Amino acid sequence: MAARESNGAARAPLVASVGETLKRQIASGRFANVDVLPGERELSQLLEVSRTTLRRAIADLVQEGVLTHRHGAGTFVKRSPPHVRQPLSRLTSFTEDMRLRGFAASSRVIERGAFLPTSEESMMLDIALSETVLRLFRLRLADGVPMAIERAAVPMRFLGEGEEIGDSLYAALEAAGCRPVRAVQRLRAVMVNAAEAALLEVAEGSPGLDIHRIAYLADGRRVEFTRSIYRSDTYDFVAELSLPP
Ligand code: 16G
Repeated sequence: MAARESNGAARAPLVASVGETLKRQIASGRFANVDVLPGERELSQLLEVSRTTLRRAIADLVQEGVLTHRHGAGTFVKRSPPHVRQPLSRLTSFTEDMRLRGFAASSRVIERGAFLPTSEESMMLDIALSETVLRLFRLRLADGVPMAIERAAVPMRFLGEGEEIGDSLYAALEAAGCRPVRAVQRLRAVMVNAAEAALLEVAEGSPGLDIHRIAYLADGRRVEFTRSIYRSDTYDFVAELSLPP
């Protein structure tokens, strides 16, 4: 159904009615397979409204959390995020976890390269300040929905010569014979800052989980130090407890 354009006082109800039309179309699955909304020109023609009215209706729906803007990529239908119950006792990778649950894992690489470690990285990895590390700063997504931000540091010597690191850091470590077998993880509640919120597509100040992981090889050497911010609305971390012996 098209919401027809009129002028003056009718503008606010018109914006609301365009918003309702868009919501109905989203609910009926019209954009479900594509996720990204058609461009402004096409959509304004489809709905028979001006681009100004459409822009206002879209801004309202972004505010309501029905749509989301991704810088340089367009306006997307905001899907309800996948929910994950993650046992705290198993040492798995993000890619494996998502695959097991039937979600498509993907990553947006924000920074990647060989660097000298920061003093925190050198301490956490128990390496000299002169030893090169691979630093991998990624946004991790499940079915295209941002789930976590991860900043991993791995001493270069654990990654095979010229080894291509694809989507999975653990797969690359496994290929180099250096898959971690044990990890110590610390979880802490935080409020996400503006930059984290923009990446995770949540409001600034939303609760998040700040997780530090140090992972070890079988011989006790430290292979990974990763700092992550997980969205708290997508993850339940579950630990099994037993009586002390
Ligand atoms: C998980 C780990 C992270 C590890 C990553 C490897 C937590 C809190 N973090 O996200 O430390 O680097 O898996 O995933 O579980 P990948 O093999 O898919 O790159």
